Amino acid sequence: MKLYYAPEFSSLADHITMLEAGFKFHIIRVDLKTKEIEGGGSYFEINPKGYVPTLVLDDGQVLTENVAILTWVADREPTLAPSGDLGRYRLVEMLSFIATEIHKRLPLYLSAPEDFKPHVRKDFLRFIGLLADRVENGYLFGDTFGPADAYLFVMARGAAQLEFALPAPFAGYIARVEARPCVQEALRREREN
Ligand SMILES: N[C@@H](CCC(=O)N[C@@H](CS)C(=O)NCC(=O)O)C(=O)O
Repeated sequence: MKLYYAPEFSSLADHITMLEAGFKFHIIRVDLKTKEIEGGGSYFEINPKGYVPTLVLDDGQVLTENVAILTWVADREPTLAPSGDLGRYRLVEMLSFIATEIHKRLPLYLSAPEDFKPHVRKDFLRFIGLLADRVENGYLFGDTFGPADAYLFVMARGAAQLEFALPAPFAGYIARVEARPCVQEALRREREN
């Protein structure tokens, strides 16, 4: 398997989750500005959308979109999904919320004119704030870390780097997730690759 990534962008969530699942895979760096792949070639030939992540399976099938890749991993490593009858749907519900209401606002914020940035930041903080109670003492679905945590971690960490005033529980949450061995390993691999 090959995961196309850009260092510390949203593909980090997939990288972390695949390590947590114990998968064996290669990571291939994409330059998001030039759309060139490490070692040569146009990334558009792998993923015409031009953004990361992309997962290429061993049989050559191509899977894109964080929600799809993270759900695919959880389906193969059920200990990563929330338990209960609705567990899989709770995961998709959370991943969709993070993708559409939280993640999407970060590139919007970065490209927005100065007078519009406060509006985008306010909406970002409102939506991520809805998850603050859930992450206060553990992870999104209790004591067990999962794909939605990997995704939320990358978004919260990105917002903290932009100096957004995140609700208090997020400082502990970011530190808690970042301390996990697989997260340290993913960060090391992305920095060194
Ligand atoms: N809908 C996609 C969005 C992914 C996305 O926004 N990726 C960003 C990095 S976090 C990217 O590759 N941006 C490069 C670009 O838009 O040119 C998903 O959720 O997987």
